[in-house]
Amino acid sequence: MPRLDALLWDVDGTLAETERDGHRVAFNQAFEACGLPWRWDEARYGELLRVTGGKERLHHDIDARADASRDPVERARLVDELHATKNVFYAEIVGQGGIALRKGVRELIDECRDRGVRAGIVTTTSRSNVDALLRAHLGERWAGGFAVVLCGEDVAHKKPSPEAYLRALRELRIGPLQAIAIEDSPAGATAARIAGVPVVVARSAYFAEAAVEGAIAVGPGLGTREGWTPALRREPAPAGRVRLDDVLAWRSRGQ
Ligand code: XBP
Ligand code: MG
Repeated sequence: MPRLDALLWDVDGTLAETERDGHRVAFNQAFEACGLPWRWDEARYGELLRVTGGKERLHHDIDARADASRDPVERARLVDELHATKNVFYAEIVGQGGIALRKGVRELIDECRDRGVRAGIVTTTSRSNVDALLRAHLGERWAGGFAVVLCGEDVAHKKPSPEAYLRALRELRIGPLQAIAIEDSPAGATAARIAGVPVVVARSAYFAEAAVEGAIAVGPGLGTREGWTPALRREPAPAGRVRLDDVLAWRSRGQ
């Protein structure tokens, strides 16, 4: 088993529960700001999350609306306007510290840094959204702590395509087994798996029940060592957070 070189972090749902109270709220604010009566409630947004990428999600929803323009050029213009407006509102929400990092995330990032394991971001969200979230929690120089930051704009195909993971491996100059991905969703897990990167799934609110295949571990979040499959040893502290050694143990068992 090669030495672990990098932990590759997904953003939405994994670093923070950004979807229900962040992106969804901001999409609704954008609809309102653009004079549209459309709103996405929590349940509808959960369905729409099957479509990765905010613009792609808008297109998917608008395609099914009878009250939307039939003209593809006009639709694309509207999607661009709504998405840009949504991202401004999203930056306001997270910039005010409105969405916390998930439990155990900051600690695992710090532990990796202290033990010489690099950190990377591999996400389908826009770069401005990653910047807004991490600036609020890690400070304006947050990017210095990450060896690679790959966002939605950097790829032609978003997750579940493996493109972002393959590119991260290339930029880090490592093989897939020198990395571990942390994801929250089936699409994210699939992207990592197709790239050959072992993946730990820390389920988020919207994917609490979703079927996930091929992960080296699946559990309720990095803040607890309880409730994971495979189960973690009951020491050092059963109630404590997931540690790098736990992730390494899953990796040894999973290969
Ligand atoms: C989640 C996504 C994103 C966000 C919205 O990305 O699919 O589209 O929902 O962000 P990940 P944008 O879990 O890979 O971080 O509007 O910027 O796309
Ligand atoms: Mg995610």
